[in-house]
Amino acid sequence: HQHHWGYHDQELWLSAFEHCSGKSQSPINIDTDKVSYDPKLPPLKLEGYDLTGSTALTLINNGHTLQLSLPSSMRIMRGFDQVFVAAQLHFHWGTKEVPGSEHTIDNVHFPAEIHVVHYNTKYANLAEAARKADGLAVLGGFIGIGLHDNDNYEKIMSALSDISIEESDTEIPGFNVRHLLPDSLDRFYRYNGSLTTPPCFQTVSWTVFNDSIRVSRRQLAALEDTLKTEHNKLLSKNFRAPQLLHGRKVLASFH
Ligand code: 3J4
Ligand code: ZN
Repeated sequence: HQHHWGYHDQELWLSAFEHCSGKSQSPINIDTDKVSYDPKLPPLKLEGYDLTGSTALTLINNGHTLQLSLPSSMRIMRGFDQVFVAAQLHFHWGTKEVPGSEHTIDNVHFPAEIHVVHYNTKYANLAEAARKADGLAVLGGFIGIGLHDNDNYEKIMSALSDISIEESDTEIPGFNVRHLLPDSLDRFYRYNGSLTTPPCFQTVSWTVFNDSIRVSRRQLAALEDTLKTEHNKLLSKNFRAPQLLHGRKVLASFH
């Protein structure tokens, strides 16, 4: 039973999807005064992220987000007890007036957020792993506004006009996906949470980078203004409100 859901009526998620009212939901506000520095958090090691010259990647407007399919050659080799392979990355954003990151830092939203979704290689695929307690590892990066175009993001942003209609897709050449993430991956927050969309399974080990990514105002505007969802409405403000911690700890890899 595939239920329709949207961002305008997030309280309806609670009645339609049982996991969405759980006590380990995402996103969260990261209160920097309350995080615990953990010197034992291992640094991340990403492998196979450079897809330059390899096969084309499919970029899709699925009506909820802008999503890029990723090959399982992309892996998180360190940072967790098990190996996680990439499945897809996608974005959350707002409007010119409303910043649309999902996580917040000290109750402040960034303009947008990137999520790189990985699943545990002990499971057969993303759909199976998404239901398992140790199934998913998502890397989250805040996207802010800088003075210059970000050439790495331009590979995605310049293709948006080809997929403005819901459920349309296009192919883009392989590129170095590492360059969509912050320069430094050393400073991050880690906590246990959920998918931020229905069915809200509480199966995600979240890594949210402290350092933000910069794109130009023009590039952010392309993300905010180009894609359409059902009834030809603008696809924007596709972020879930921060959820209660219910006693969860947020670890930090840095002081
Ligand atoms: C699964 C479900 C469909 O959420 S986020 O927390 O990174 N914002 O696992 C798959 C499907 O099999 O039924 O939405 O979630 C996806 S998902 O893991 O790729 N997913 C998590 C889509 C939104 C993303
Ligand atoms: Zn997401």
